[in-house]
Amino acid sequence: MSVDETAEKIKSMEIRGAGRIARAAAESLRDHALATNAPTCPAFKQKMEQAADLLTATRPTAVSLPNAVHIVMAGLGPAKTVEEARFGVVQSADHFIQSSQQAVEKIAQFGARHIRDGDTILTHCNSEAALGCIIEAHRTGKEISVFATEVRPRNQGLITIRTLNDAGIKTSFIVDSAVRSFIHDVDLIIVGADAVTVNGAVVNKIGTSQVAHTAAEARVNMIVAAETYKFAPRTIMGELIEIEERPGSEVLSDEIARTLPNVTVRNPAFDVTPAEFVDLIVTEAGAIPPQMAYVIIRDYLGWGIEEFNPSPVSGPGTRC
Ligand code: RUB
Repeated sequence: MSVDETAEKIKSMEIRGAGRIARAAAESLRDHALATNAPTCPAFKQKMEQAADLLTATRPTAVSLPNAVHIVMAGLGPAKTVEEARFGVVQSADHFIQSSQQAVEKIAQFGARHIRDGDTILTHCNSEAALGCIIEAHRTGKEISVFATEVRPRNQGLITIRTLNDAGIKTSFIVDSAVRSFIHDVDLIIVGADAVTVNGAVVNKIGTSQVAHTAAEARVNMIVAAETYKFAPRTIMGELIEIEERPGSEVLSDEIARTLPNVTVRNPAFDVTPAEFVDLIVTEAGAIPPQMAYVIIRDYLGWGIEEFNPSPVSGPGTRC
């Protein structure tokens, strides 16, 4: 798929979910590297950087996207020829895609161990990492059931209930505002993440923080399933995660909105759950308390820190 097509599909949410977005961007950069010709290595690098910028600008919140782009672009490395640069990008993209899929599988195994036989789990939105844990628990013979929220306004809950249904897992489908009514029937919350900041705050689909507050009040544990590339390196230097605000027409049709000139629709796509509401973040490197987010950033994504003091001759993706 071309970079333009991939960018459009991410923007329109045909491709959605932080992990899938990251892999789609990596695939697109790999295909672009294979299809791009340039007379010199710097010219090739410039074309790759244009593609990388286009993809990164599609959705602002999921940190998996710039992280994936950064990892793939690091494949340019110290290449001296176009062929070397192309090979480097293809190799790093393939490696990222493969390790991302393996990460989701590992998280499923680790996360499933936190689910007990007989548990009822509540999930919000549609996260392949969170669903992986639930499906793995079911696959290993635990008798579980799930509450899945609707997820207004884009109804990602419909994708979730289809997946759970196909896996043969008993599921109750509820509107977002019913979480508090059912919280005492729930043993564990499992959600995914679009970003994890250095202080362990979790950015995920709008409504996640309400679920977390409700869970805390009812003493129900909350687990976040998140690959290490969902952690945000630049938050170490104080950069904030931008919360995407999508068009109001996703919430209220333009036809009705036109009749209400004093009403403005606000449609933030994500919210922030503070670390104290999260019991554990399950990553492919193991489960950590959210307060250990810094360690994941330092050990797995340390390049984010370097970038703020870039050396003129080194650093991933800076040479060609
Ligand atoms: C998706 C969402 C998901 C995370 C994690 O939002 O909030 O919970 O992206 O998903 P949107 P995954 O539908 O707006 O992209 O575990 O699949 O990466």
